Amino acid sequence: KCHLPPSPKLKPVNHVDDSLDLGSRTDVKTCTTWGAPIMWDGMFDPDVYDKHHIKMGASVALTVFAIGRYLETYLMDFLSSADRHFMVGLPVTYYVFTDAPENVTGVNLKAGRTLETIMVKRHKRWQDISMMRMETIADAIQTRIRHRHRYVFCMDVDQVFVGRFGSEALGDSVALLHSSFYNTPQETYTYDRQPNSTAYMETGDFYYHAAVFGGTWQSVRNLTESCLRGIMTDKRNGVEALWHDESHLNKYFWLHKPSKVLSPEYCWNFLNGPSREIHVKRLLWAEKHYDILRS
Ligand code: 2GW
Ligand code: MN
Repeated sequence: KCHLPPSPKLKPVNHVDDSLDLGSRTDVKTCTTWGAPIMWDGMFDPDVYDKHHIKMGASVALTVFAIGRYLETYLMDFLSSADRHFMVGLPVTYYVFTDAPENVTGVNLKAGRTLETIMVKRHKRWQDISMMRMETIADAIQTRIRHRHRYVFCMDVDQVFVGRFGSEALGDSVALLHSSFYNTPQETYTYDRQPNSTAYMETGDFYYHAAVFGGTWQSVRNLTESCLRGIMTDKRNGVEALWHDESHLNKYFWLHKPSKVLSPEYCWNFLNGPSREIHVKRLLWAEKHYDILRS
């Protein structure tokens, strides 16, 4: 049986994850060595999770950045698909961080869902646009989110919801298996391997994808602050981790094990071939247009 690790800082919320049927999927790994469930379709009853979290009054913040051309290219599809599939039935606030708030217009949200636009400055280097999200998220948790939401999810904007991404994904500290590495050996993981970077690691548990992470606001604040400290130390030392914030996130989750792991159903690359383990796709990568977006 897969037991959730105790989280002493949090009042125990009655253990809805105990209703997981870890034996229902024998083709995939459903539990980590430290006892965190790995969420695959078929292991859980969505209604049990929804009823539990509705009863607990759970409320969810979803942070997303849309800076420069990423706003016109991705934001509307991301938000309208989130309205259809992300945490339906729970109160959700979208926190949109952008350098052009005036262009966040014409979004029609379902009842119980709200949107806040927060102005951020645009970093010159794209690596900094990506990495410095850690600073902005930590700030937003401190100043706004912690007063209103127990849970926070942080996502890339270049993706589209296509299936349920529901309350089964909520947990104390939640990481996502990268769809390119969930079934490949450890040697293929693209961890940072520069000994002078704070993100340096030799071995790890999995390769996690920074396009989706979450947890309680306390856990996400701790994660974003830690990653930011690593990023700033690296800058002082004139080094940058191989995959930027994602390298720091992998280091963090190696040192602080997530209490729940999401299967790649929760962020699937449409370019991957068909895969027998993937019974449902919940969130898909959107097409990249690096030629225009990174020019
Ligand atoms: C990023 C890279 C190159 C050119 C532009 C940008 C960019 C990113 C931008 O101009 N405006 C912007 O809002 N962003 C935000 O940063 C946006 O939310 C986007 O989804 C996020 C990460 O950038 P993205 O999606 O282009 O990078 P990916 O999909 O290659 O991301 C993986 O690796 C990144 C680090 O290199 C991050 O760790 C990311 O979380 C990973 O999914
Ligand atoms: Mn992305």
